[in-house]
Amino acid sequence: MKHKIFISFLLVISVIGNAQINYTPSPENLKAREWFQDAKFGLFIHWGVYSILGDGEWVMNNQRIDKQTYQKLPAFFNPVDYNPAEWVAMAKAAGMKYITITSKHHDGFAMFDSRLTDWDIVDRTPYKKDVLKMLADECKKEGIKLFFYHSHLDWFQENYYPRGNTGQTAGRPAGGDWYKYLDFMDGQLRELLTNYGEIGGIWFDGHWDKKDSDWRLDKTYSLIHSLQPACLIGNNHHLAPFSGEDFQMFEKDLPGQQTTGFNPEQRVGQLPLETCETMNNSWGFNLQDKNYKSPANLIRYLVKAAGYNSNFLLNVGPMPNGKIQPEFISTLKEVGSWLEKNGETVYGTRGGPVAPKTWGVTTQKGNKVYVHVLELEDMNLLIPDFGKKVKSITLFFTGAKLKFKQDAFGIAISIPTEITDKTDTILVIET
Ligand code: FHN
Repeated sequence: MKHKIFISFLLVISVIGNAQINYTPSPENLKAREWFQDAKFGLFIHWGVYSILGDGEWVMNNQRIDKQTYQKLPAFFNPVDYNPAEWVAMAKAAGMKYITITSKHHDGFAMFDSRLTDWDIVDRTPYKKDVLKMLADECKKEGIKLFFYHSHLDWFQENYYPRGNTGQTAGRPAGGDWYKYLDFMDGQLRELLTNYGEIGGIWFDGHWDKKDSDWRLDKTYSLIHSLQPACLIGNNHHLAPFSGEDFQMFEKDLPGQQTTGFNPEQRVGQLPLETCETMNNSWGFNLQDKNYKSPANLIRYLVKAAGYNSNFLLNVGPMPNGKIQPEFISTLKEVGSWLEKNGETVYGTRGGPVAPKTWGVTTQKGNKVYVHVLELEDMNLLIPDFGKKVKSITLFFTGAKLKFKQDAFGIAISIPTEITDKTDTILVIET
């Protein structure tokens, strides 16, 4: 008897852990993963009817707004100043290679024209246009890949039942058919992967609301990979990657770091990595949130992520009129001009042969190792030996040759003070 229970327990674990059983990524998918890792930098966009209240994307739950009342919001959502060409141009000027936008966040509101519900932007707002379609067309025109952030968690659908840790105050009647909810979700994913051209990936979130439930991920992941084999699936479940996933994200943390408390069980897997972060402290538009991160701080974050072999997905929460607030635009412009000059040391690289240190990180590409000195303790830097004979070390900005000594202890480099840069002093080691 004990033996049978143990076997069935193992079976459950294997199903939960192994979402798309025996998943073998297609050649297109592996190629897309390479592209993703070369791209390094993307724009995250949290936009929805919640933007009207200017109190972030969790306002329905945080202000305990019930479903009835929340349904008044779409009538006020009329983003007449929305111009996807501006958003895409802003992303490109910032040096970003892809955009990940909320197709549906936890409030369940579809920012696209869904045939499966009228709880969407075309049926419920005076704007009546499919903002995702407009963005998809612009991205295609400008060579920017488009990803969709699609929430597993849904505070609106009544079949999202049994309820999870959140959405208790939405005023939905008790009862509902969970598998009908999953059918509905898969149906909307089919729409997103059929009507918007090539989609770079799906960014799932909200699994943590009911992490022990049967999310039937095998079916969902198989559906996505059958519709678009190159589509990269990521799931922000804060656990080790499930099979069927193609990249792993870390929220407000570099891979393996645990500063936010989101990720106690998270393990860094073998998949391409991505760290997502806000420009202030909010994902959705927040009127009062002025905790803006400086351009230098964000450049260093992007560089650190690259040193951890990870992408950096930086977020904006557009305003309800469709405009991006000026503080974000000016900061992104500065990040873009830095990348214009120093992009070679980030794009197309992988994490360097020397693990991240307190003084900085390394990235590598071909026979070049880029040493990003972010915190200069003193003018003599000792880099641990990484098994390659160093031919030369130069300053990336000027190409000036630097004196160095290589022995069993490593590579000792003396850095003249006048050449240092407070944002990132980049040295190039050629082997
Ligand atoms: O609840 C969401 C939150 O609204 C936001 O989307 C972030 C983005 O990574 N993820 C969840 C919080 O972990």
